[in-house]
Amino acid sequence: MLNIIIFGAPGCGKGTQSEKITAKYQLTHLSTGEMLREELSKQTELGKQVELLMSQGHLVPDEIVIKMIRERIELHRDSHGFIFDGFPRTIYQAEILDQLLTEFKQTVSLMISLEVSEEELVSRLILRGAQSGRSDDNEVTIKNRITTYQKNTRPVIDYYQNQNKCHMINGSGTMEEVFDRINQAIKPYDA
Ligand code: B4P
Repeated sequence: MLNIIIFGAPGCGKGTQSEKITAKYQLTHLSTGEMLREELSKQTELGKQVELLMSQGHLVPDEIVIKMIRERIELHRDSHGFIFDGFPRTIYQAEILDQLLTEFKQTVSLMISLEVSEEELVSRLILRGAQSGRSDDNEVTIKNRITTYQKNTRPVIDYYQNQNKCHMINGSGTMEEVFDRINQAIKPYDA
């Protein structure tokens, strides 16, 4: 099985590249951001609970995303592998993911961190906000999301570097150029 984490700041291209990776390697795509947005749009109890946090650019509580991920891994236990998009976002989530995968006799194969300058992140997200109307893609929330990323999420890189699983990839350029770089990193793991 090929289990890939796609990691990086908001707007780095995680969702975009995950779709390409999923199609090419036939993996199950698990995006915690998408799962949460679905709860929001259906206005479930959970959606109402996380609405304010997300609209302000904060992380939602670890327990919520961990429960969602656990359920999806169980549901797709026969899949070729997973792409974890936007998860883990804290060291605690990374530790739990290792435990969860161990339960299923699996492990993280590699982590890909897409590196993009802050200036480019902001302009991509403002453009997306204008086109899609996604409520957290406004200037104030984008700044908060980037700050949250630097403080709570970026340290997750060290966790995977210590396991020799972290691949830092230049996330600038066209979507195809970035995808080519990602494929080079995945190749040795795709036996
Ligand atoms: P996410 O949905 O993960 O949102 P994101 O970080 O903005 O990434 P996304 O995948 O959408 O965007 P992408 O970089 O592909 O999370 C949303 C919120 O949910 C979080 O703020 C948090 O509140 C909560 N949450 C999610 N997971 C959580 C967790 N594990 N723990 C706690 N809270 C959690 O793309 C951005 C834009 O760039 C797109 O418009 C795209 O078209 C464009 N783009 C991509 N590649 C490009 C390129 N090469 N060139 C130019 N533009 C490009």
